[in-house]
Parts: sequence; C-alpha cells; structure tokens
Amino acid sequence: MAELLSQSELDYPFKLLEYFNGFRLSKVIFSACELGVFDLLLKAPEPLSAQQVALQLNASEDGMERLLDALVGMEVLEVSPEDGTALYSSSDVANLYLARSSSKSLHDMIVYQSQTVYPLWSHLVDAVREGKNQNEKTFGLQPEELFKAVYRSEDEMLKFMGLMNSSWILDGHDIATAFNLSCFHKILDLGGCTGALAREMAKAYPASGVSVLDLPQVVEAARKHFPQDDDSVEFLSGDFFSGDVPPADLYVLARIVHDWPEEKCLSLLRKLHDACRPGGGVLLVEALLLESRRGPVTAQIFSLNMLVQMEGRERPPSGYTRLLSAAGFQDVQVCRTGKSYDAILALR
Ligand code: SAM
Ligand code: ASE
Repeated sequence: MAELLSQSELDYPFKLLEYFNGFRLSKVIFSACELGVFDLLLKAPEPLSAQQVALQLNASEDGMERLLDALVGMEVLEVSPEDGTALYSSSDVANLYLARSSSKSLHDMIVYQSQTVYPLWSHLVDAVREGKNQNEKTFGLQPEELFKAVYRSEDEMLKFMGLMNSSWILDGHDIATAFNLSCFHKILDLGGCTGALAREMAKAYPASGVSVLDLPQVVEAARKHFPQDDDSVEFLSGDFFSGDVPPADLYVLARIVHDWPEEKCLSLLRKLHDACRPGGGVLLVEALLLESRRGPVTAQIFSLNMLVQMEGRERPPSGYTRLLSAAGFQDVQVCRTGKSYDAILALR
C-alpha cells in the first residue's frame, strides 16, 4: 500500500505546504497570462529586463520583477545572467502552451479558470455545507436553469466555449482513438460545443459523417468565433433534453453526464438508447475516478468543481456502467487514457 501523506511528512510537511500554497502558484500563471507576459516574451527578439516588460505591459517595475522571478522559480521562464541586469526569456513549454498565438495555446482554459472557476472556488466551504453550486452567491444571479447561469452573458458563453475548446488540444486525439469507432458511420456529438472533439473524430474516421448538436446560441457562436477551414463537421441546433434527437450510429456525450443530476442523465441515456439502432452505441467522455477512491486527484478535484459550478459529479467506471445498464445499454468498455479525460463505450 502507498505510504500515507501524514506518515511520510512527519519530519517536514513538504507536500502539505505545496498544497496549501498552490493557489498562489495558480494566480501567478493566471496573472502572467492576463498581463500578456508570455505573448510579449514570445515576440521579443531577445531576452527582456523586468523594466522593459513592465513598460510594455503597463505594470510597475517592482511588481513585474517579482512576478517574473516567481515564474523563473516555477521553471516556466528562464533568466540570465547571474549578475548585472536580469534578462528574462520564455521556455519552450511557455511558448507552446501559454502564449496566445500558439496552435496548442491553453490561454482560454487559463482565463476561464482565473475569471470564473477561481471566484466560484472561494465559496467551496459553502458548497460543501449546502451541497450545491455557488453560481448565485458568486455572480449574483438566480437563473432557473444551469446553462442560464453558465452562459449568463455573451462574453461568459464565449469564455466557456474557449475552455471547452482548449481541452481537446491536449486529449482530443487520445479520446477519438481510445476505441476503434470506424464501424459507426454517423457520429453525433451531443452538446459538442465548438466542435473541437468532433473534428478529432472526423480526422480519425474520415469515412464517417460527424455532426455536433448544441443549443442555438452556441451553434451560432461556434460558427462565428471558432470557424473551421474544412467542412468536416456539420452543426445542428437543438436541445437534447426536450424532444427527439436526430438519428445516429454513435452518440458522443463528452462532459455532459458529469454536469447533471442522476435523473436527468438517466432520461437522456434512455432517450439515446431508444434512438439508436441495434449495433449503435454511446461514447461517454469523462474524467474517471478509481474504484478504490484513492485518485486520480485531478478527477477528484473536477468532481468538487462539478459541485461548486454545476449539478453533477465525477464517477468511477462502475458509476457509468450502472447508469448505462439502467438505460438499457450493454457491453460497456472502459479506456483510461492516462491523461485528464477517459472514454466509456456502450452498445445498444
Ligand atoms: N462536449 C463538449 C466538450 O466536452 O468539450 C462541451 C461540454 S460542456 C460541459 C456542455 C455542453 O452542452 C455545452 O456546449 C452546452 O452548450 C451544451 N448543452 C447544455 N444543455 C444543452 C441542451 N439542453 N441541449 C443541447 N446542448 C446542451
Ligand atoms: C464542465 C466542465 C468544466 C462544466 C463546467 C466546467 C470545467 C471547468 N468548469 O462540464 C473543466 C474541467 N474542470 C476543471 C476544474 O478544470
């Protein structure tokens, strides 16, 4: 059995200190992204002093120097020389993932964590006490429906779409190829948002037709703000809770089941079971917990996030098998990718 934290840390609680200081490390990354530090360092032809960075980003020299030094300590930036004026430059990782202009940029994910998730998490104590999300307390709204809160303004909807879009930069290919899905000729990604995962599916299965169904305002914004050069994915407006879903061989539900209470998930899965032909199926994409409850900590943190922001939870494989069986699906297969998100395939 793995040694418990409380035993290995008795001499000096290194991990414990790292955990409870962690929020400040998050804020260092958030702030540097929002100030444009990584974009400036990527563009600069040579390393810059704190004074130069501060001047170009409209910040104080003292504040910027401390922020840059913290980023060096976190091994996100590099500094030289050891004496004289310190000159800062980006690392390959920062250029690839933190600069806005990179094709693998996680900037949108970071902005959403900073501006929406972080304020919500300041009410974690209340969320745990009350057992419900903190949208009302955090943003001063009383919407009757969950996505009226998530999409409380056009700007919030676009930021949320940016978050959803950027996850598949990292995990999209692994999810699309977790199972061989080439036998499903018509694939429909329900709540497919910007189409980022659907595009990975279209790339992996060029002989299949891939469509996205989402709420009308999301489809409109996806077309306008997240356009695609190819026409590999078709967009449909609709509501997966009310009325029929279009026919398909494979229904994809990526990060949908974890948003909603059990009864809503069951009725959606039953509807999909009725809509799909024998041999058809459903692919769930979620961050799987371990049956042992011992991790992965990222999925456990996501489950707390679902408490703080949504109405659902993360589950271990048995949780999904139970839901899928109750809806009538069979042959449940689970694929852990080792990244943030995993795949569960079930057949009618
Ligand atoms: N599947 C995408 C992904 O994993 O990146 C997005 C997941 S996001 C958590 C939930 C998505 O479901 C959003 O795009 C939202 O607009 C959509 N959605 C919420 N309620 C819906 C409904 N009643 N009908 C269709 N789509 C809905
Ligand atoms: C959802 C996923 C997310 C609904 C709201 C969300 C995420 C953040 N807010 O389906 C992404 C994953 N979770 C975290 C904590 O980053």
